[in-house]
Amino acid sequence: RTSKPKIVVCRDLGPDVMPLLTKRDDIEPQVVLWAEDRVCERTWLLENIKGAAGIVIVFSELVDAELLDAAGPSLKVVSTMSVGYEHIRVPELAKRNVRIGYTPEVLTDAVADISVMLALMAGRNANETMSIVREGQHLTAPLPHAPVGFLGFGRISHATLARLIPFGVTDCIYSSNPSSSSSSKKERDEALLKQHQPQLKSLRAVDIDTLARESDVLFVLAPGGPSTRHLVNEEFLRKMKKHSVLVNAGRGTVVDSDALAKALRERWIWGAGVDVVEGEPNVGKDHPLVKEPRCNILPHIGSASFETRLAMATLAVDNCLAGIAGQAMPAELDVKA
Ligand code: 8YV
Repeated sequence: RTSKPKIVVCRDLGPDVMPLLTKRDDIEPQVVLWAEDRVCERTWLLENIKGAAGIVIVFSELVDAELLDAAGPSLKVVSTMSVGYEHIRVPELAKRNVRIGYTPEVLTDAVADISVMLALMAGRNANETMSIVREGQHLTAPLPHAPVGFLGFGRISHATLARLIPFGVTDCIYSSNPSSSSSSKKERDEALLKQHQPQLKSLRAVDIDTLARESDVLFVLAPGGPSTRHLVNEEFLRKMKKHSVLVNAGRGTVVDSDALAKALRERWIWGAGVDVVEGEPNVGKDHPLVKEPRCNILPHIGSASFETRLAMATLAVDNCLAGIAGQAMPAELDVKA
């Protein structure tokens, strides 16, 4: 048996999954849990990560050189309960031979569902009209229509598009960064697309300028990080149609919050639906998007269905234990990709 490797867990994974950390015969871990019902504190993590072999985190835990140095050479695996890894400084881990586990696939459907929900909410101005109803009044609003656009065109965009076809969507444009994709990812994306193409009148890859000008409903489902930061900025938003709707269920940093708030306030666009915002999880009442009635805003719950979170947590534990045992992980991030 490995000698009691320490595993730091930054979110309570629940009664079904926590016991899985100790299920393997070959590993008898010492589990250190941040059990509070709020985001794990950085100071706690820096203290507790010392000597850890693995950590299980979510999108809100920044994994940088400071944290890795605090862990020391014992650290073998960082297992994130997310498909996105904007919060992980990948080259720092590669330098130290720390492996990364993540949770693709299992949350695709849940995030696609919430993307459609946000589009419908924004299209019908749900947030503002709900508060009007609560004030004792009724009104109706028009609904924008196709074509739909995607900024980022991976798994979650494809699953979102598949859900929109039964709504009558026939035209789709997208802009993505194919150079950042590995060849296996490209093959998978092409196979997925072939499934939907016959049901569409047109499907076009466009530049970002065309995407802004032509989308009626624009889904931002791109990964975060420096290459996508503020792709949706004031210049982009000013090009969008007056009746268009913007949905962001990818990463908050892709959309400039101040610019989007201004676009909503000054009616450059009709509405927005966002599950992710810049600065999260520290989003207070003064966040520019929290204050906009035309912004249908959710607290990053795209993957938060019971079954999806169960699948994510289970996969994160499996990744972590496999990493500690030096075995193949069910879902390991290819750090060279
Ligand atoms: C969160 C996500 O990580 O998968 C992602 O990239 O952003 C989400 O699933 C999850 O909500 C945990 O907080």
